[in-house]
Amino acid sequence: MNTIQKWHKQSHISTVVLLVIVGLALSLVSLLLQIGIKQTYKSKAAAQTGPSVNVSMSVGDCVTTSTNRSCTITGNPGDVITVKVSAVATEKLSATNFFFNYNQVGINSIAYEAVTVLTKDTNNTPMFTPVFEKVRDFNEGKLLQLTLVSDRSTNELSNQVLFTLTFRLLTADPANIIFVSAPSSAVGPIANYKFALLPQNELGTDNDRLLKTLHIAVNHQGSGGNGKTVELKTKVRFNPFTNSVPQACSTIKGKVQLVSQSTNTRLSKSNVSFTANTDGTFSATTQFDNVVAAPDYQILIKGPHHTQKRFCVLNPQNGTNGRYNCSSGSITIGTTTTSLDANLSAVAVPLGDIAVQNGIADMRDLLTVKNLFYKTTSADLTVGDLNCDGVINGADYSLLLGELQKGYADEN
Ligand SMILES: [Ca+2]
Ligand SMILES: [Ca+2]
Repeated sequence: MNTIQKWHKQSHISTVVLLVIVGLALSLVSLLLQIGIKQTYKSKAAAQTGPSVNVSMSVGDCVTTSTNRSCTITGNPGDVITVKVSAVATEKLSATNFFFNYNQVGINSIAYEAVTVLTKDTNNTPMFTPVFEKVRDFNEGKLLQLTLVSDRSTNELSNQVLFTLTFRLLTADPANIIFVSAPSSAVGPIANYKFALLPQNELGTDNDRLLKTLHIAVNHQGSGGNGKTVELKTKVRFNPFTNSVPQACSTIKGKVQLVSQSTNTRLSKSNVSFTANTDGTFSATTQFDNVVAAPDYQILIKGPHHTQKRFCVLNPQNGTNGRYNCSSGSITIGTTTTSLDANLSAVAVPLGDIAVQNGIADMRDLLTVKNLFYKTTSADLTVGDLNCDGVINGADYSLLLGELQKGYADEN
């Protein structure tokens, strides 16, 4: 064996040894990785069985449950309602970041006012402080984000926080308040501790995006009060009717509101019957209870396919630009007023908001009409036949498109 052959042989042996070492190393790495992955799985599984928070909501003595989803309370516009929220954890809590959705049912029916922490120490000092409180528009309603933090040392922390949320009733419409568990969170003093949020009175299957929610329905009913009864007669023009209204639409359903900003009054009547007159206008008589005297009332009218229109006087006229818009009411209801006669028909209530109405006139309304083309059930015609000629087609679509281009939205 010459030097070169020897070298080749040694080199071959070295290669084999090297491969064995590399192979062993790879197996070791793979084993370590597997152990690592197993450990990851283990820690994930541990997190799933970790600490949890039971969250429940109530109004007065009423706590919603999976079968009792509604708390009926009595109140009038201007009244304050108090919703109690209880979060009880299996471990100590340092902070909670909770989300509440409200006004999904009645747009602008209630307004958030304040949070009050009820969990206190022996010195009667609240254990948690609100550090972030924000209301934003969400999902055609409002979203309240509320962050409560406890600055106590670990052994002084509490494993529960009770607090109240106060809301002011703005209208006589029903309202709902929902605890939105999905984005809500809670933390404790131990790092990486993830609390599972468990609503205690959650609804059953819900096909909207707000799974695991709590509902409190506030059905406020007139309960006497200081006000009196006022009969409001209105004559209204609903687009597109200009001179005569087909028989099928001789009665349509709309909404009438009486609003006074100075007295924080908002009286609302839905499902009001408007009856067609021979000149293409509609008339309705609406009775409002608990009306307080004020000099700044305004009337809001919304039709079945229409955006809401505000009227600040009893006999409004279009301006030279062909439009009528106003911001502050000047209709007086005095202490002796028992009826008002409003001829609003010089100004048309524009088309725009198709059922299910959400206060906004946009592409979704246009799509609703388009998707109903040539459908013939009376339910479909009620939604999509805007000119009431018995067919849903391009004529209805064009009418709506023409009004949408003017950029109307509900005037509130
Ligand atoms: Ca709409
Ligand atoms: Ca039609």
